[in-house]
Amino acid sequence: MISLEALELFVVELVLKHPFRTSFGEERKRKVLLVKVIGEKAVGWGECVASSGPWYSYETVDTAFHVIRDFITPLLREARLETPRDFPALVSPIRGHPMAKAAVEAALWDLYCRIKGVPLWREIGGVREEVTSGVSIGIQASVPELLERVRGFVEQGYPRVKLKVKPGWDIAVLEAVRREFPEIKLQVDANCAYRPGDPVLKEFDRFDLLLLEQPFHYEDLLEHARLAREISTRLCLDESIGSPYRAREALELGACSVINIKQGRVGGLTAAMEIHDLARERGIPVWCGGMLETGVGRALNVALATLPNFALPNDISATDRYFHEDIAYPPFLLTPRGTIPVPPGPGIGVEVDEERVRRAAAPHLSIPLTPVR
Ligand code: OSB
Ligand code: MG
Repeated sequence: MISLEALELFVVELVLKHPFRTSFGEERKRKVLLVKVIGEKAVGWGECVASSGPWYSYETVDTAFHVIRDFITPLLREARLETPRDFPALVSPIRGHPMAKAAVEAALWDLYCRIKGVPLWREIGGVREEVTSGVSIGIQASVPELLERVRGFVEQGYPRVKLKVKPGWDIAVLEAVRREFPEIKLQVDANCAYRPGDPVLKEFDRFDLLLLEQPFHYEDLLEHARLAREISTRLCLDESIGSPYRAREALELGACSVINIKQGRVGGLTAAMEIHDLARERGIPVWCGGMLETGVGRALNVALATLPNFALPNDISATDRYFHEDIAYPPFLLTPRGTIPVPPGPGIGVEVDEERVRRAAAPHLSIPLTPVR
């Protein structure tokens, strides 16, 4: 049984090296909620992928803080968990709030593996010791600026580039990027910015893209299924896949031929593994998305992406692509093979610089998990 003494919440703010612009807005800083679970013999860390505002999802740092403090910790205090795999059932009375749940589950996985003395990736059945990297490039002020950014990343050795697109920042941009970089592995992400029937969507077929990610509204599986039949580019869903239920539905409907898995979006690592397996049974490849995580969340993503059906390059870049200074060490570095190696240590394999967390932290909360008598 996992015995728990306390759960601590920290909110830190890290300045991004470059503002990250998507079709739904711009992030200059990453406000991050970190969860620390304290056991008898070890501690575990998890990162919540919620942002400061409800743009990518309805969850925010503050809603996750609230849900963890007021609803998850009371359940955890009374729980008897054999493994973190028991956690989704424990929190199932709480509807929604996948990112809040996932953050606590992540910390439990780290703690559990550290107590066992095993690396997380081995515990979950990973099959590789390095994962293929990729870089996600936000919308830029101009096409020349974008070309400069792409060139920089290609020179650093990133084997795949993902471009954020939206109506008006799409075809001309792709023509320019393909002219300059005819060979690079390229894919696009619309973050729900298009309307069904937009003739531009068929144009994406001209650019030899690995995939087109989430063109339509996150609730609209039917229009994605229709588009999937009309274009030759592989259609990938991100925001639409909020749980294994949605994944099964999307696969049955033919709404995608690839899935972007983010453990935070789907409610945790256990649910992410379930979606991985569902897709694998149907011959549908998956890859690991990113949420501009610190080293804590990145380490979990790296472990997840070692599973066998992660068959496409992941949005897992080196630490220096995001932040000047991270809160976890050692930093993730890009190899000459365009991969990110899995850190060898137990749990998620990185250590948190708690001094730095406390320096960067605004509120800090410690909640005892020993039963109240
Ligand atoms: O849609 O994949 C997305 C970042 C924040 C919110 C949504 C998305 C993203 C990214 C970043 O694309 C990927 C990364 O972490 O490198
Ligand atoms: Mg996306």
